[in-house]
Amino acid sequence: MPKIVLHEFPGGAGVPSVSPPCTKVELALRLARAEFKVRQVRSGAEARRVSRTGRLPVLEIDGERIADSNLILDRLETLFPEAGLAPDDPQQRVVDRLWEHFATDAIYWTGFALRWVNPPTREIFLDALFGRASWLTRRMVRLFFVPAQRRRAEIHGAGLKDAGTLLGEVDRALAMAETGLAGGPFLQGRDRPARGDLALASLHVQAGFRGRREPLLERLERRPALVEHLRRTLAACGIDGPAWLTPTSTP
Ligand SMILES: N[C@@H](CCC(=O)N[C@@H](CS)C(=O)NCC(=O)O)C(=O)O
Repeated sequence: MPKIVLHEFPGGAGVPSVSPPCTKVELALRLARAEFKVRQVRSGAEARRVSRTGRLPVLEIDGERIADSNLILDRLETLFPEAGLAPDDPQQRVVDRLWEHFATDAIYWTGFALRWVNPPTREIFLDALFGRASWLTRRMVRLFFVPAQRRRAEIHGAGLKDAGTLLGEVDRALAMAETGLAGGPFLQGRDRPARGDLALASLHVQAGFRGRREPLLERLERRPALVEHLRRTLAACGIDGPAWLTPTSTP
């Protein structure tokens, strides 16, 4: 077996990583029952040391480092063909990949802008992520990191949208996912998760990050099919998930 190390940002309280792409890769590794080690990366500077792109996740396979969650999953598909990361049917494979890109490369930015740019939702997130950090760290985050993240969000367009537009995008994405799940427990009526399911779950699991109530959590709770999809996807990966997902805490 190859020696596999996942370099990712930490998560907490049942969420593998605060980063959806890192979470997606961890879910894929777990779904594939791969043996791997996690190396938690705690700063942007550290991420730049480990990643050619400066971004995480990075998956190290026998010393070779691959950045970008989509490319990593391509490799995992080859390494673990029996894991079913991609559907066998070619038509389903295409649709599955579109779901993955929709979650990882499009709606990701809506969530990013809600976390880093839109003031009310940004404050909830910053409190969850840095609430317990030192005064100096929190100051540095606000002075340097938040503006840098805002610039990134603006380059991608999401940072220029107002709260109503962003939340409207979230609502439409959730409605699409609900429609996509109408035929069965996983996307396209499948009975096991594939890459698209992992990508959606890696976003939805971020709701209520570290026990905070935020708009995504309220919206998911109104859509039991999506909560059930998240629960089943995480269960297939051997993860219980955050407390709000446990049957007793779900209305
Ligand atoms: N498209 C990339 C996105 C990777 C990405 O943007 N990662 C963020 C975390 S979610 C990152 O590493 N940010 C580093 C930083 O902000 O310093 C993927 O799917 O892997």
